Amino acid sequence: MSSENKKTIFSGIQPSGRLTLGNYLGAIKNWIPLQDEYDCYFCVVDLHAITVKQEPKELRKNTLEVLATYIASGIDPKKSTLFIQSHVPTHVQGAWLLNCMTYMGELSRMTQYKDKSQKSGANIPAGLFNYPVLMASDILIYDTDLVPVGIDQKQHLELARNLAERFNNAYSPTFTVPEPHIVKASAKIMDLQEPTKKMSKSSDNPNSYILIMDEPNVIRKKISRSVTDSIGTVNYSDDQPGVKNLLNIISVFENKTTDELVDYYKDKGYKELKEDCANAIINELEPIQKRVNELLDNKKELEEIYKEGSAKAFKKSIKQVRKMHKKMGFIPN
Ligand code: ATP
Ligand code: LTN
Repeated sequence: MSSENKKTIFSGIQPSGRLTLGNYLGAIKNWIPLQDEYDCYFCVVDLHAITVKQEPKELRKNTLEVLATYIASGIDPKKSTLFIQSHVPTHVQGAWLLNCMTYMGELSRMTQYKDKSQKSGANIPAGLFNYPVLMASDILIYDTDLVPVGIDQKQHLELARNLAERFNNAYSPTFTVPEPHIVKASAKIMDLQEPTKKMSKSSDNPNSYILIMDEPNVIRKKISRSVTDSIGTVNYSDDQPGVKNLLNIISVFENKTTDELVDYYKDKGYKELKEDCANAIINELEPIQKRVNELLDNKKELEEIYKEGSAKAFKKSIKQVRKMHKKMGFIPN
């Protein structure tokens, strides 16, 4: 099928740190099988990352590492469009137009904003408040059908859907109303130290997350120290969030149901569960790490990929931005 007849997918990850197992399982891994059926746009959303303070040197490094991780994990630049958000100006253009149609009330209800603004002290950047509008622009300017993300992004996606409908009603049908694509088992990988919180790359405690680039011995150590409980038997239950998280991770990597796993671990202890979990993670991540390092050692290949990607992304998204401008009453140039 040519890309014109395929439905469109858009997703992105912020280079606000190094990627975690949560980003891999909740996002990237689910993107791989979608590439044949859909016209996919996978973006490194660097403009979103600066809604919290970034060190320029780290931002540069993380941006390329995120892109390299997409490719090393199996996103094929021949099938999908891979690019860096700041290279494609239509994202910001669309965001301004949508900002003027978004209500303060709906942005102030966003849980991510509430969480992150608490950490900003007295001076909360306006960008943090407007973050979901830029995300809506990312999605709508490609006339996206489907957005594969983890469950934490559902509320932001709801805003994108509302804005699509609001624009369509205010002017005339312009946008497809995008649907979320959330894979249940991996939708929320939990913090290893506080398993009722989501694993996050911006956590202050490195023992709370596994990085995609963590060395095998580090992965073993972090999993073996992960918080469980004093019950002592392996069950898939909200009363045992640490154990439940480990079971979810093994289940996705080994393609087994959590029921099958609970049965298998019935007479076994947490030590074995943790060892198996660490091995499952290492088996999958080791080849990815090797490829990420190769790509980062020779930046030429990455450069070709993101340049070609941003040209394709611009070509597609400018069409939708022009439509928006025209319908809103701007004079074409
Ligand atoms: P930050 O810590 O900087 O807020 P993050 O680690 O939450 O970032 P994002 O860049 O906001 O990561 O998210 C990228 C993608 O990874 C999104 O689709 C998000 O839903 C998914 N994701 C992030 N953390 C997890 C997690 N713990 N479990 C499942 N999916 C996750
Ligand atoms: N807010 C998202 C990252 C993101 C995104 C997007 C995801 C920015 N723009 C568009 C999907 C589609 C997050 O995961 N924190």
